Amino acid sequence: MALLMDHQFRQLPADKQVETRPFLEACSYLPYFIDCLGSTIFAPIKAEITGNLTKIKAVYDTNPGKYKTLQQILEGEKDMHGSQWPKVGATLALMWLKRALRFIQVFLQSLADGERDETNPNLLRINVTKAYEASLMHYHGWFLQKIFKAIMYTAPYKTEFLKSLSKGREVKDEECLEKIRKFLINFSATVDAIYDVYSKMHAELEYKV
Ligand code: 0SG
Repeated sequence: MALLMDHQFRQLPADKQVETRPFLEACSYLPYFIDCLGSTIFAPIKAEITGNLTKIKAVYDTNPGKYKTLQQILEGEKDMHGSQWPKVGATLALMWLKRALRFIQVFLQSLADGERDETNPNLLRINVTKAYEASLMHYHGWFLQKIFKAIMYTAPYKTEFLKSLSKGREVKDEECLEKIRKFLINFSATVDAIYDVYSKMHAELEYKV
């Protein structure tokens, strides 16, 4: 868990605005987190997240003053793209990225809460399935849902995953889970705030891929 704790998300201010630059900086470590799953089969997921981040950063870099917060990016693009919006630019990239972040949030929360399959306590399937149902399943057609099921069976054992999060150090599972709980405080608040912006601005799209 050293991996995520070294790159914590920022505490949100009272107005719950998410500042773009520190958000992108914290997210840039998420692809390394996916490496902790241990198999190259997860490479497309890593590429997907990296692609979303690159797109958001490209828009931010055009005018960092104007796009100081994620909400300002949505507002700016809404003005700029008219009827094409929200299926465009950084608004679209962040719409998908936030679903990946929600997946990670629910997955880690489920681990931290000790949810497990009592007959196979070292498997992550129950946690991964819960995360998928809460974040992405609704937006995936039957093909991607089948891919998800196949990928789920390649997930590492829980002990291996926790060790990998601790950069290979031998730490007790409970010690690692306590760090996950700490990481989740700012991370969950950030993900929830992004969902609120999409809801408030009617920027969420329901189509399936
Ligand atoms: C431990 C096991 C973990 C299993 C996790 C399984 C997750 C499901 C597996 C599915 C594999 C995902 C493959 C990619 C699917 C993509 O088609 C979709 C839609 O992608 C968007 O499509 C792009 O993200 C957009 O990119 S943009 O930056 O340019 O805007 C855009 O291209 C859009 C097309 O839009 S359209 O033109 O149609 O309007 N992506 C996803 O479903 C996101 C998958 C993220 C998975 C995150 C899992 C995190 C795992 C962490 C585990 C610790």
